[in-house]
Amino acid sequence: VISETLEGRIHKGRLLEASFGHETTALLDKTKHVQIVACGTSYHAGLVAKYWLEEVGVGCSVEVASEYRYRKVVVPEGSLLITISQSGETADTLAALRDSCSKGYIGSLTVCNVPESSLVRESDVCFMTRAGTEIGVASTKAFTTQLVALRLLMIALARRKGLTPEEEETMVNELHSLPRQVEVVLELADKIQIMAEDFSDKHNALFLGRGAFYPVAMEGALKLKEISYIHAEAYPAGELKHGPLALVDETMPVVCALPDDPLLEKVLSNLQEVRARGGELFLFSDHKVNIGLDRYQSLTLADIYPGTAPIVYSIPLQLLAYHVALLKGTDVDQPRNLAKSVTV
Ligand code: F1P
Repeated sequence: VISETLEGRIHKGRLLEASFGHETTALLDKTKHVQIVACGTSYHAGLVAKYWLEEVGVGCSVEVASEYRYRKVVVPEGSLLITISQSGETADTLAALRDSCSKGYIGSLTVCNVPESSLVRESDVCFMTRAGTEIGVASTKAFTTQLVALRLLMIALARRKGLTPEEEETMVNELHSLPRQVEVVLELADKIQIMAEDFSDKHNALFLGRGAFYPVAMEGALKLKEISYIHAEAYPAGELKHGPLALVDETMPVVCALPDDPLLEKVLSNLQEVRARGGELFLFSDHKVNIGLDRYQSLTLADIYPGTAPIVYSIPLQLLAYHVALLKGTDVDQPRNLAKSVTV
């Protein structure tokens, strides 16, 4: 079976669904609910998409494939199964897709980076991320391109919920300006390298986030774990007081992305709690944000749009992990114990 390949082409503030193909548009027309299944970094991309889809009124569940495949899931009517995978060969994700045939989905769509992979062959339709070959084991450009693909799918589903042309134009233009937004971040590379020096003697790190920036924090923590071997955990910032705060003292670096969004005040108050316990703060913030805390290190990003902010803020976190790993002398491309494709 060759899947139908859809492409997310945009032109003059519109998503061109003509490039999707009939099978895809028919599937999206029938979609009332989305179930995302993936592993590792791809799972984090799915979690970001959940926040995006819910914003436009599309229900979405996200689960790691290694758990999902063994559960007796109740599939809501009109559910589309979306698998996400860099390699397209991850055993648990593939098993989840194969089992889904008996579970009543309207169809399956994969967001994948490898055209000749099993997931692409076996899904009804596929959205190729075209990230090029991921050289390192730890997914980086696969993650950002997965997010772009998921954002485009969100726009297509939002259209079916009554997205106005003006709203669509805003979303599309945000995506269109991603290269420029990413350049803003890449200009910070030298400063991130200096920031990384404070991590090279650390054994633990905490990443905090709220809303779509919680999965961004999860991905930042995973990158640090994978390539620098520093134990890192991510928490929704509001959960801090329900346990993790006990870990915070002057030896605990706390990393947080601070976009200028409606949850900002809440996150700042969580960070205040960290400072009160002596935790060291490493922040990536929007230039409009008034941080107002006593001691922290911060790098500011300008002209980042809200819709694409989770994509853009992921990059300084990837760069931080990269520079910490370089300082620690680990192999950033081939971390110990990890495989590029987890096929068993
Ligand atoms: C999933 C994944 C990657 C991770 C590593 C092991 O792979 O967990 O996120 O970086 O390569 O596998 P995939 O399904 O996205 O190929």
